[in-house]
Amino acid sequence: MSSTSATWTSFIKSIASYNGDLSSLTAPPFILSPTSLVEYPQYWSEHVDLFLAPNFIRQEANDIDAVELKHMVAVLRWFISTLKSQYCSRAESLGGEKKPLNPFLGELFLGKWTDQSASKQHGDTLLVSEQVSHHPPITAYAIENKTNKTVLQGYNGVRAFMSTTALNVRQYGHALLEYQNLKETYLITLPPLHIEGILMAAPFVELEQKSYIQSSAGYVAVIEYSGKGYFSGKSNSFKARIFKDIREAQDKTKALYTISGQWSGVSKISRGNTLASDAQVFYDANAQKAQPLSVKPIEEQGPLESRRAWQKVADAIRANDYNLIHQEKSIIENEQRELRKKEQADNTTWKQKFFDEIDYKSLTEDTDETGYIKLAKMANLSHKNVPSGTKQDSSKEQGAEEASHWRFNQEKFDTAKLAF
Ligand code: HCR
Repeated sequence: MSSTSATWTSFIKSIASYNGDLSSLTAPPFILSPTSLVEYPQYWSEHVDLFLAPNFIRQEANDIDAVELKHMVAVLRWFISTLKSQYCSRAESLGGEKKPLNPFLGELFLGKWTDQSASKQHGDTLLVSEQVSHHPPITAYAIENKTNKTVLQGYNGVRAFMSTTALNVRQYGHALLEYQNLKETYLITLPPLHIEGILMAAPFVELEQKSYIQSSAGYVAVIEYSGKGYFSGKSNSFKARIFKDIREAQDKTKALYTISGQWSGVSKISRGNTLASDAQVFYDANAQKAQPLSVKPIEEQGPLESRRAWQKVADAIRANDYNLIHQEKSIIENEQRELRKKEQADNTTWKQKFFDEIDYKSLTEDTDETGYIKLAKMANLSHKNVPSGTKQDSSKEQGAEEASHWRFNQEKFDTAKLAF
């Protein structure tokens, strides 16, 4: 047995009974990614044109559909376009899923997508991502396009448990997408997933079960995921249905649209509950090039900015230098320990820069400015501390504790006048 496969075998043994927040999972160096998890929110907007598309949809005289339904179809297309970057990009670029760097409290990732539209109607789109909690690890983010008054904000954390062959991951959190000019907001839940191929040392992500997109106009999209074999015999398959509202969603035959295919490949759309033989292409993930965001050169970044803070660790990972990885990681971890000790001694706590933790116990539908409570109710989704997408009537939500949620503080962000 080579030393690599011996290390992998002992890693598998160590995660066999794993059940936790993943930050404590010690993976062998060759499975480490040089990228911090705080960078992942960039995957939400690598197709900026689709992100902004609803702003440019108009009601036409001969339209069968209400404009809000056309918006929902466009939001769903954008959402499907994010999945390849979110869940396949490491497997594609690094030859397999990797364990991202575990962000430290206060770590920041900033970047922007410059307007590349022919019409120049897009304007720039900014990303701010911040590690708002270390235990449990939570990343909050906002993606803002001021020209089109479009903001996506959200946060996520993960918990994982090992089954016989796969690492099962449950996401906590959600995203809220607001088109201020259209006066529409969308609540987006995050799908459960599992990591397959661990036993073969070739990990890859499969999405499973369902996620939801609830529009403030009532329309709801229910997206079901499956791996090889279930819907189409292909990996990364999904079937999404759009309904007039959550009540209609109880009956699949009431679907206004059905979209089916691979989120990492081609999907098609038809009206109604089944995909017609002449269904139109909905999205082709391989035909649409992702637009990477631009990030300031490392020398110009601040000390809390991810690529600058992790630079030496990332270089050591790229160089496969196991001792150096350990050495450089320990420097960051010790600094963090010292900071926490000092805060304790001074009786202070870390102040997040751009996000606030909001206690939802004290909010009602009327006082919640984001519209989250209303949207969760419309979709019959729990707003407690349960995996994203948990239904209100599910057994998991009974007895679950109330959750606080992380929200973007626009004022703090504007006042900071960051240079991107
Ligand atoms: C589970 C995961 C860390 C979390 C990553 C999340 C859920 C983070 C939020 C993004 O919006 C979407 C996303 C995509 C990733 O697929 C998911 C990661 C996949 C693997 C990684 C584990 C911590 C790695 C475990 C180590 C493996 C390779 C054995």
